[in-house]
Amino acid sequence: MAQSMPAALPYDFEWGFSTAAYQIEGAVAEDSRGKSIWDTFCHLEPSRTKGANGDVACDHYHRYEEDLELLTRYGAKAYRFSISWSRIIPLGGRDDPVNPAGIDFYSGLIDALVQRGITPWVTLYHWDLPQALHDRYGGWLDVDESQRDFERYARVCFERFGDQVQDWITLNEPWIQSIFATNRSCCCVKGYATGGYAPGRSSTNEQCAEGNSATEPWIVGKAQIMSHTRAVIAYNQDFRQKQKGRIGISLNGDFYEPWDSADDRDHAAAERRMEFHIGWFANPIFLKKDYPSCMREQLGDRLPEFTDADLAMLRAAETDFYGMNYYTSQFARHRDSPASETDFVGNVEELQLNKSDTPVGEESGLGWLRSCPGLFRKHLARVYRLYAKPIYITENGCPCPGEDRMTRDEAIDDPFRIRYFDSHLDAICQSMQEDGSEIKGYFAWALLDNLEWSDGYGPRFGVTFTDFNTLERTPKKSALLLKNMFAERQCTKGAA
Ligand code: PNW
Repeated sequence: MAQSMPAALPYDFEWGFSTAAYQIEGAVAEDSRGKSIWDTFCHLEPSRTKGANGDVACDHYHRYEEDLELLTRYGAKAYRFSISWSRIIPLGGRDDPVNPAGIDFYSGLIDALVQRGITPWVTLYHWDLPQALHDRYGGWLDVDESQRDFERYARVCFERFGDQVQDWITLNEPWIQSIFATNRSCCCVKGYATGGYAPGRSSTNEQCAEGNSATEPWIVGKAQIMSHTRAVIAYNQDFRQKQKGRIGISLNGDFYEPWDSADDRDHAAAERRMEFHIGWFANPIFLKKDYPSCMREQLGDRLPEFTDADLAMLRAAETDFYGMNYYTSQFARHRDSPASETDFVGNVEELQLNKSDTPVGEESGLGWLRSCPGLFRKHLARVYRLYAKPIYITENGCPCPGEDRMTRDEAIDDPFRIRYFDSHLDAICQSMQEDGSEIKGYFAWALLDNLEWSDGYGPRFGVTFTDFNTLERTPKKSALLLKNMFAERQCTKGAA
């Protein structure tokens, strides 16, 4: 707890809760919304999402007033949500029509937030690419087409919502979009490397008929880097002066410690793993230069080049902040054998126990997620040192151990989550006070239990319990406590 320390967070520290369109909205066929790659992916047979889909999800589309009432009750100052591209432009492309009903829905949501005094934080893309763009040219696999279509979509959002929205996030976790869709289970990596996420392309996952995990993640990654870049340039050229907002990107990435702290090769492995996770996007976007050299060395010409024109665009795009999605940390152990063609982690083994069998952190309700607040502090310091931009934590949270099997009354008592938040907020304060990091905001993931992508409706990340039969919402204890956790760490206006 932070009582002994002077208030660490400035009075204008932004905090609130986070969600994403496909995970909560439902109403997938209403008001002329076009399909996204997640609609298609969730309806594949046999199911790749544990039988779950976002057809109804939390029905937020119809119940958003109720959800904003929760935000007010919880004392949130800000709310991060994402816009469904195919509600705004059902076919997605730059020459395709804008859907007035989609504009109306988000205008209504934004107005309602502003009336409540809650600052809207808008993510333009949280993995739900319009299916029509995937069908037309392969979506993110076409670097040139996709960045032009994304720019147009971003411009429509700036134009229509920018009078009330000053905080923009272009893309959520391009790493997951690239890898999980192609390999394991995240977006660059989950969508095109492991095939675990939409569009579900992979050459290493036997459930996938199409894909090339050796090349596609890296192409999709470049398409997203250039899309972000174009949106930032468009904002800076045509909207910033009038709208006076800020624009950033949310990158995920764990912190890695060496598996054997006495082995230099494991130190190098840990650093390399983080370069493959974060540097992949952060080098071009924040340092305006090529991918990390360890990626070039391992991937050779499978990693797309930046042309002179691309580099000029990277240099022209000034991104205001680093959005950090942080959940957990791991140990990295070097491998002696050469990297396989489909490796996307920098040829390291990822482990939750180190050489002396010490766990990296306490187990949560999900296998990949252990609570590691001490390493979160190191992560914040590393990211700030390398990229030197103000950091907003745009996601942080966990399911409690056993929560997926609990009744509502059991689940709303969530001491594990309370400790997780409390210890991670301490890490933020220490990083600011002792390490000099500039951290300006925090969003807990998530406002509601929701569709956890390929894990379906099992893992519950919400601070609000959602009954997926009745859609009734019930606040968990953590939801009501966060306000106090911030109050006790935050200065009052005029104090500092
Ligand atoms: C993030 N992993 O994704 C997303 O931005 C959210 O939409 C999601 O609900 C949340 O984290 C919780 O998972 C991740 O397997 C998904 O390492 C999976 C992983 C990491 C992040």
